[in-house]
Amino acid sequence: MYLMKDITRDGNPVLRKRAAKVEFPLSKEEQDLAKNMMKYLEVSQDPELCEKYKLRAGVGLAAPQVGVSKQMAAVLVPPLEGDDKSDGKPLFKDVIINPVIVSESVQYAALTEGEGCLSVDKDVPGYVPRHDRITLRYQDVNGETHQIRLKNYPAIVCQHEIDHLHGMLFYDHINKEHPFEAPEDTIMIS
Ligand code: SB9
Ligand code: NI
Repeated sequence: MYLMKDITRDGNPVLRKRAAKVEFPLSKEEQDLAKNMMKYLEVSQDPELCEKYKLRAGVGLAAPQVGVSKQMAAVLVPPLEGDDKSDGKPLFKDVIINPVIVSESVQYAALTEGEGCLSVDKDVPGYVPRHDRITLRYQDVNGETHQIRLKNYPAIVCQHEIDHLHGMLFYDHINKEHPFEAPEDTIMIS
């Protein structure tokens, strides 16, 4: 399983490269990569295990963050706290491979708390404006193609992960002069 020492940090060129497309069937190494990335998210979201292994909790992890420049990312977005109808089912859970955003809303959304990144040790305050709704096409570990619509938090997380596959980091989107200014009628998500 991955630990914090395995996470590449800002300054490592792998985080600024465009990751390579993945071909199917996946190699054994790629299958293990997918499993281990998802495992990190699951363990990191369990408060006891997170503490035990000294992890930082995460809702996504992209392959370049473990030093592999391939278009693959694990996403595990837990249900919103207080959602009784969720039954504990994640809002989104999959390893997304060769993801493409095929369409996006004009409407922007941003998290009130800003974003963080396992590869960025410092806190970079500011709003990260993203598309509120996206249509995402990707392949899963079996090579099956999915085309799904996401909105709000899961859409934000997937855009953060896809950025990693294109060599972008969240703070690239923060307005340098006015970090807490977002485009007009940006939906604020807390
Ligand atoms: C927040 N966290 C993530 C994405 C968007 C918003 C709060 C994922 C953080 C983990 N990470 O660095 C994945 O790339
Ligand atoms: Ni990140």
